[in-house]
Amino acid sequence: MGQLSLNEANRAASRVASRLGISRREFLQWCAATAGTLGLPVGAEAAIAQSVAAAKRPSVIWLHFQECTGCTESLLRTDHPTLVKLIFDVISLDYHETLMAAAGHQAEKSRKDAMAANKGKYILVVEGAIPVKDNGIYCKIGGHKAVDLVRECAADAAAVIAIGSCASWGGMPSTGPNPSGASSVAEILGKTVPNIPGCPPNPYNFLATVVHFLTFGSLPAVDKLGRPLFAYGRLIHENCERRAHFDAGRFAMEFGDVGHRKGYCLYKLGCKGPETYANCPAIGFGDVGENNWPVGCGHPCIGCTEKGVGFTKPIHSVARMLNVAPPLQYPRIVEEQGKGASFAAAAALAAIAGAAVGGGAMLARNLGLSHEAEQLEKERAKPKASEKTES
Ligand code: FSX
Ligand code: SF4
Ligand code: F3S
Repeated sequence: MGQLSLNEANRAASRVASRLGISRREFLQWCAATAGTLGLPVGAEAAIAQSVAAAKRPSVIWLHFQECTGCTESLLRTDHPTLVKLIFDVISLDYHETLMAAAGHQAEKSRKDAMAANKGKYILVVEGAIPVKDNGIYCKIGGHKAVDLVRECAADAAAVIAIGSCASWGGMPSTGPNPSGASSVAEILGKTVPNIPGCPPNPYNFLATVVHFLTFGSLPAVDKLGRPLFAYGRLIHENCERRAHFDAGRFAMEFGDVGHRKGYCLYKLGCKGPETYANCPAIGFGDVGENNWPVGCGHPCIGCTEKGVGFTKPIHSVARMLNVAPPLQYPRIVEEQGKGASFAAAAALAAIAGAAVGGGAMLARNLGLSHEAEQLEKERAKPKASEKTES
């Protein structure tokens, strides 16, 4: 899309704002936020305003399969009414089993009608995994197997988007032993589709993907797992507000302990932020302000956007460090919070490690914490007298 003049952008913004019953400022703020989420340069908000103002909204056909409907709920349950209004202004949701009034044959007809009226132009959104075991009989809608519905609806779609972890790689329904053969949209179609994983995913990531398609006529760049890079390009651990505590060796060791109450790092409680790619810390959930994301609320990230982590690894097992490791001068991570070490120990260790004085002091402090924590863990691991049994 070419460069728009300020006047054109302003006129487009005024048109949408009056349509939605919000102020022009609110609308422009949303355009700027979406441009920011997409990592677009300054000025792109004008192009976004223009595309959203365009009269014809793309028809969206939204299918539900093996899932909990959390993706849809997260899209609708924002506290900020503007987002919901915008969703329905940006897209024309022509078929959605949870939201449509029609039922039975009427519902089936509305899907067929929407597909015929928008052949080659509609966006197909798939929520939920698709079972393939026993010829796909474990999920049927209107008498059709999920696997057939995906193929039928994808055939004439301009774009297919898999929303949620279930549609992206199988998610929760595919957890071992995966009794129904729950599979992803990409596996069924045999081609890469943009995946917006998360259980549930962040609605902004979905909306920004659609807006990118409307504004530039193409879907955003994706990583090797099909996830848009603007949203899944960085590890959670790289953006986490508790990262300073991780680096300083301050960890919550148990839910409700002093470290937990002080907002220390949740690594020891199983936080998978170090091996999970997503923008949760940057954009939060539910439009209710800062820190509204799992770690912000005091629970370790379970890696819900990451195949092989979420719904696969035990929630409280310690994460694998990917490309972000504790700096070399720090000890391994078994620290107990709230303990200190002597300056003499710091100096000695700094000399041995050949580290800078600051790093050495930190190393020593953390080592002190580390040794005490190890001792505590050993004590905890010993069976209590009352638990010992006669062999
Ligand atoms: Fe639920 Fe969606 Fe999880 Fe799956 O989100 S929130 S089980 S990703 O498909 O409804
Ligand atoms: Fe944040 Fe988790 Fe990393 Fe700790 S381990 S800094 S809580 S992402
Ligand atoms: Fe999921 Fe972790 Fe974000 S659990 S919502 S990827 S913080």
